[in-house]
Amino acid sequence: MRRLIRPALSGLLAAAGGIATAELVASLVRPESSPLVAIGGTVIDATPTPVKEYAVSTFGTNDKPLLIGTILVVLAALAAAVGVLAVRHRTAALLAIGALGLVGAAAALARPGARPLDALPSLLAGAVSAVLLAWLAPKAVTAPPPPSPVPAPDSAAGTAATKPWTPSDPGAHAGAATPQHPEAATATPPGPETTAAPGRTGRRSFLVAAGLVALGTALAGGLAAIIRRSGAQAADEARGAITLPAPADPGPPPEQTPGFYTPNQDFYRVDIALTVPRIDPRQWSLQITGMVDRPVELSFDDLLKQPLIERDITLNCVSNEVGGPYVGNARWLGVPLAPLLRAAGVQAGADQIVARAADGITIGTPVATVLDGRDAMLALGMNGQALPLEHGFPVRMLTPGLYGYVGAAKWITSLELSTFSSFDAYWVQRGWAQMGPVKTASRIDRPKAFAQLPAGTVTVAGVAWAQHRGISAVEVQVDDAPWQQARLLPVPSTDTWVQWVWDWPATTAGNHTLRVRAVDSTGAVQAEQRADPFPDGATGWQTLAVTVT
Ligand SMILES: Nc1nc2c(c(=O)[nH]1)N[C@H]1C(S)=C(S)[C@@H](COP(=O)(O)O)O[C@H]1N2
Ligand SMILES: [Mo]
Repeated sequence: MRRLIRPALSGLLAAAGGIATAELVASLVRPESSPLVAIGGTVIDATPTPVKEYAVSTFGTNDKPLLIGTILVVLAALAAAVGVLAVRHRTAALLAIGALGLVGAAAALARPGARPLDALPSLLAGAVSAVLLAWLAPKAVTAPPPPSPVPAPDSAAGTAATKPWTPSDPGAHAGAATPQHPEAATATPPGPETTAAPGRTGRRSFLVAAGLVALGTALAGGLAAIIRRSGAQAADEARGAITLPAPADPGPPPEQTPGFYTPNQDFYRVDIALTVPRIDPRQWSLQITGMVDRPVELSFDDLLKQPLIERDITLNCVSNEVGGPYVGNARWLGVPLAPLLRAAGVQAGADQIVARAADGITIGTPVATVLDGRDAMLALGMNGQALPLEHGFPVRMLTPGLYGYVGAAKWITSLELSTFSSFDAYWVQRGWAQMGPVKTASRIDRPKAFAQLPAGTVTVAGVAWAQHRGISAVEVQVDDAPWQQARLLPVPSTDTWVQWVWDWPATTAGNHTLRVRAVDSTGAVQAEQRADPFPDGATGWQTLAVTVT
């Protein structure tokens, strides 16, 4: 077993050196061309929906670092195995590494929007790893067993293992030669001191080589990180340089209640992008194509010149569990989408807008919904700033009343007028519903589950949403007592969540259950039946346990 440590280590180091090189080159080409990102993206796209659901619900926003970490662990295991393989089967090991490089290159080329150059980092990773392994592996071969006065029959087996390397490597050769040297073998008594000499030389040359590779890896990796950060900074600067025009149609005076707006840095983030797309707004344009009479192409400046609207809109994710965090409310600034579509001339029969985005996703939004008078927009601003990079800079779609996966494409590059019968968007291909109107939902934000509450008046509060229908009532139930009406705070429109408050006279000590449900403006009570988010959104009344002391 111990004899395998250095070969395994040489495999690991060779792979690390190759990957660091790839990251460095990818940071110069474009971040999406990194083999880790390309393979990660391929894994995300190929992961069956239930597994993805499980990952998102269990690991939340950590799912992406976790995915990259898992890929690294798998690669490390493969690399160690290849290092061990190299001891006896040098060619096979080098071919295996080359094959891994090709897998990365294929993944990078198969990503949506890939360019030929995207294969380069993976190919280099394979080539550099192979060269490093060819250099390290001979040095990694363990020194032969202690010389014995009588040549042991298994010493032949011991040298056999080193054989493929002896011609090319002096260190391994010296080690292999020693026991065959009759004088050395007979003149020196066997013991740790004497056997250490050749082993130590071999070990030293391995350690030096390993150290060099580790150092090079760290340098390349560090440099890649620095370049990447400066690239992100450049995108941030381009974003910072933008002055958003004042809205032609301003929103109502902002609501004053704390918590009504979700600050940008707290706004949930859900997307398939392993690296946040960095788009230079000056290079960006939006195509409106497909089933339209007059296809158009709009630059970022073209959009800034349009009359802008400012609206408070709540956005939520279809993957949100009952009581979950994937919902936020912001003040958005954007170009109304309906007039742009009318100007392009939507043809009869076109019922789906297929948005394409820089991360390769497609999002299908019903034409009828966008044209029915609601404030569907191409958003450029969020809470008084240009869109944050994570939330779709420079331009995203927003459709009040629809879950994000069918109405809120980030980093958009084109809108193609199409039909639902001819094209399934990304999540629909994975089994999610074609139509995603938001379901009425309510959430208790305080007290927290399992809170210990001193007896007296307890403020129970939270949010409820049914975007574009609006919330007409929120009710709270303690244990099996009758439902109580919560007080609703004012809202600017039906497109936002509603904050609600109810003062609970919590006089009876002991364990209690709190339950909430909302009623939308059509009079429909939020569905009680528990349902998972897949395929069209969770239902059920949130329930939590607290203790009055
Ligand atoms: N380009 C792109 N847009 C996207 C997604 C994505 O993966 N890629 N995810 C969608 C989903 S599922 C949701 S819920 C919202 C989330 O938007 P946010 O991250 O700004 O909160 O973006 C939508 N738009
Ligand atoms: Mo979502």
